[in-house]
Amino acid sequence: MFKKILIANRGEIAVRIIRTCRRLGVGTVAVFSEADREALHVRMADEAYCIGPARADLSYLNIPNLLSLAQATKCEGIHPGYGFLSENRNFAEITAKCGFVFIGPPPAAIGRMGQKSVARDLMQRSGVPVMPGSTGSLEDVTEAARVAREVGYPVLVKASAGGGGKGMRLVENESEFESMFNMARAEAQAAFGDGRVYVEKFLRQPRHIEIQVFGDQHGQVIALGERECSIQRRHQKLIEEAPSPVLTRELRQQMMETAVRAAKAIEYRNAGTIEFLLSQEGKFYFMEMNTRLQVEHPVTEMVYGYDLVEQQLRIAAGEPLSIRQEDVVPRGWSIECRINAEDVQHGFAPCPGRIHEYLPPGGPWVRVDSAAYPGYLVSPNYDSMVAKLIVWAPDRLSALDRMEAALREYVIRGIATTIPLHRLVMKHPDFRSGNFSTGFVPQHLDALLDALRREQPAEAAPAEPKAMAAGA
Ligand code: MV4
Repeated sequence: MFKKILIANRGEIAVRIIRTCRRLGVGTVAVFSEADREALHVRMADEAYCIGPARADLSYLNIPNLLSLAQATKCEGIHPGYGFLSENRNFAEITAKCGFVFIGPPPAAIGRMGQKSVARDLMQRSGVPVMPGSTGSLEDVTEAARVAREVGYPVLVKASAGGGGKGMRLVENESEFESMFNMARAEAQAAFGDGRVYVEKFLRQPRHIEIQVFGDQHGQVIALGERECSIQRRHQKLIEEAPSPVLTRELRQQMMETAVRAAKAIEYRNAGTIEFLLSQEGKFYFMEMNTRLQVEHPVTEMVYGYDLVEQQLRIAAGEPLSIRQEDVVPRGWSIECRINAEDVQHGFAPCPGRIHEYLPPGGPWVRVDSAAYPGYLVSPNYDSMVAKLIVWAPDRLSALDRMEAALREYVIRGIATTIPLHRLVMKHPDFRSGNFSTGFVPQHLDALLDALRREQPAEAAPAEPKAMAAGA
């Protein structure tokens, strides 16, 4: 096992990684920007160093600073967390060239899966079902229109360098194709400096179900079940759960076998997630592969009983996987709510600020992964997620009730959060029934916001603590 690693991240995921390192006796080096001097990961790590100003491109994304620090502090490995440099092929490569272990997949795997059209072709060739569509990326609009007509409208034009919904265009019929194709290309070029796009048949109201995989350095690959991630808004997940309420044991088995086959075909190593679209008819299709530890990994930990960060460290240190596929059995139900510093009534606008009062929930099977504390300042420079609330229960409805109670107990004052919205979703009949799709949030958001307004009339601006009047 590693003696010491550098954690190239901040917030709850840096804290999460430090916790496992501490338990395993792995030393930790935290990095922080000038905006994060007071951050929890800085306090919790064995050592912490400032690597630059608040702007992420000058600090958390500053590769020379990170590598110099890893060297100066004698670290053996670098854990990238999620976001930031976690899916940067160049960073993984240069980390290894400098003599450190990148605690993640091989650079080539990051590169291939980062090109969505390449990933799609590779998966198709490995026998993984993909939505009907193009092979490779498309240059010529006439050729692209031919593919679209062949697979049948509606189609999606997707940016090859994209992912997570960026640079995507829905085309309902042939008359719109040329302009939509050109818009998608221009948007992809502007956003990623890469205008390549591909075409897929559009699947209406799918569910987003992803399979967690791990590959070790000895060629073993296992799957740790699925996560249901259909509750999203504008490609941002709000709620995740494991297992999925719709998967039968047979379908789970099939999706896991498919994911393992896919990961083996690309010689995948370490933690990865294969995202599938599941149709109303129960057919699944490869969508994308995420080559990192994901935000929602705790629901898998709760249901399967493994510490995924520990698995990442052991694999990166060269140990063979100790989990055997036949021992992988889901137990009970887990749900995660992402608590964001956002004003849902104003289009989920980020609302950074100071948390004046902070009382996290507790009790059996309630877990809070967060870097927040009383007096913590949510910075406008980074992601608005302030906490993940995760619960476990023996069955789904008990888990929803436990989550609702924990959300009610959770006090965060000084900033607006998504807690009240999550409480309403936990009580929503369509969510409780388990019969929902990626259309859930778009379909129900207006009604949910109306209900929120009735519940807390114009409590929108949380009061600053008033200075006491002289003599009072
Ligand atoms: C799709 C799709 C329907 N058909 N591809 C959204 C983000 C990116 N990862 C791919 N996405 C989609 N791809 C085909 N062929 C629908 C979506 C999609 C979606 C997927 C998962 C979760 C939420 C979503 C919301 C809108 C669209």
